[in-house]
Amino acid sequence: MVNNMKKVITYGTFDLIHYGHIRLLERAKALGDYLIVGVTSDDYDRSRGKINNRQSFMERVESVKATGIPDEVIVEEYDGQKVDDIKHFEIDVFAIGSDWKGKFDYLNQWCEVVYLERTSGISSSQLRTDDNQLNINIIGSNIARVKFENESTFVNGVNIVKNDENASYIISHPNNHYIDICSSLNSDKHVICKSPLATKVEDAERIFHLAKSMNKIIFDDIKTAYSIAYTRMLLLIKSEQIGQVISVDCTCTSLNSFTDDKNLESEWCSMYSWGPIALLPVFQILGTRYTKKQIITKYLDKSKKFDAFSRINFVYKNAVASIKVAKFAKSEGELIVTGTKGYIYVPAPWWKTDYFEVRYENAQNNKKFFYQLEGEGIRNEIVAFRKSILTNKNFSNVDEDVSLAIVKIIEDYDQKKDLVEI
Ligand code: C2G
Repeated sequence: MVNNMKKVITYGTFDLIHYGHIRLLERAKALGDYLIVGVTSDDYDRSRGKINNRQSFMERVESVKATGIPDEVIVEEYDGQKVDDIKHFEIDVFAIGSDWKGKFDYLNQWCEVVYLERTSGISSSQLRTDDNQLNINIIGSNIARVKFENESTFVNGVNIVKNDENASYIISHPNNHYIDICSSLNSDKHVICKSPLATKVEDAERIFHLAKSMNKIIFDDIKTAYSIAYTRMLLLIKSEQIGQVISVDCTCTSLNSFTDDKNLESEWCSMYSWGPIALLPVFQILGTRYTKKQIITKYLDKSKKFDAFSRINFVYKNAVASIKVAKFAKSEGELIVTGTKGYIYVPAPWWKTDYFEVRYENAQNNKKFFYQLEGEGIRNEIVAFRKSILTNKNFSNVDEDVSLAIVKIIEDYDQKKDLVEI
């Protein structure tokens, strides 16, 4: 590179690269002698609300390189990076499409800012939505309905409909899940169902079998599994940052206002509401092969169906776990993972957190992690569901064996197996 070269920089996501992008890159290049293109990382895009890029970061980088236009491709990872890059690379011209007009005027103090006319009639969003729309019909009513409806508006190409659906979101009472799921699968619909998928292991197994034979996607809906902080925490544990895991302890509670027995019939008891969420880290961290368990329950009703509070203790070969769930008792909703070298602390409410800490004996080594959480993980889950349907590959973050292990606990709770009443 010659020193008196005029250097130009531009940034973008470049998802499903198209004619508009290429024209932009060509004109940017023509503004100088050397063009640097900053391609946004997936994390950065997520933090600025772009959650459903169709291509991975590497695919986007490769297609920008393949145009042959840029001289150099870099990653754009954080707010404020543009100033850093302009200084570091000694940039003369910052170029960007006219949809950003005015937004980058502040860069004028370091270089020339040029807004290039956006090519009309083409965009990545249009390319993303032109193919298969995902029309979801919601079956059952529950507070989850409103959240799901709101969150789906953040995902391109997903519509909530009353008929002509190609997928069902099932939020009926767990006792109806089996029938509702089977009827959706049998009428050729993909299914996402609020966990637990069923109340009997046999039924859950049949559901997975049916989904496979119908070539349909089935998602066990637990939004926490799609929170970035939670998934990063699992990776940290896998990489043995806290050594061997000895204990997983977590609590999920919410106080409810209903009390009369009539209402209880249609309500989800503490175990149905919170069990799947609280069991998720236990089964994802320690696996599903515990050697012993004990359920300890305090019932609310005389018919002993609705637990006000339950605790489950698990014994594994080399570890233990304990969960507490309640709709009629209140406690600290935290998650603690004890390891031989240190522990992970996720503050309440851990199931919708954006923050956790890795703590050690020597507090100076402690590390704090923060990942912006948009929409409690639901929109990421809808993106994964849509991607699974479009690619016919399962991108669920909840494996089949975890779903089955959750249903097994629900079944044992219902059958009062390994259960002690207090
Ligand atoms: N573009 C264009 N014509 C189109 C579509 C896009 O000229 N029909 C331009 C955009 O204006 C932008 C570039 O192509 O300059 C990349 O567009 P996107 O992939 O949509 O990326 P964007 O979100 O604009 O990223 O912080 C700024 C971002 O990095 C810019």
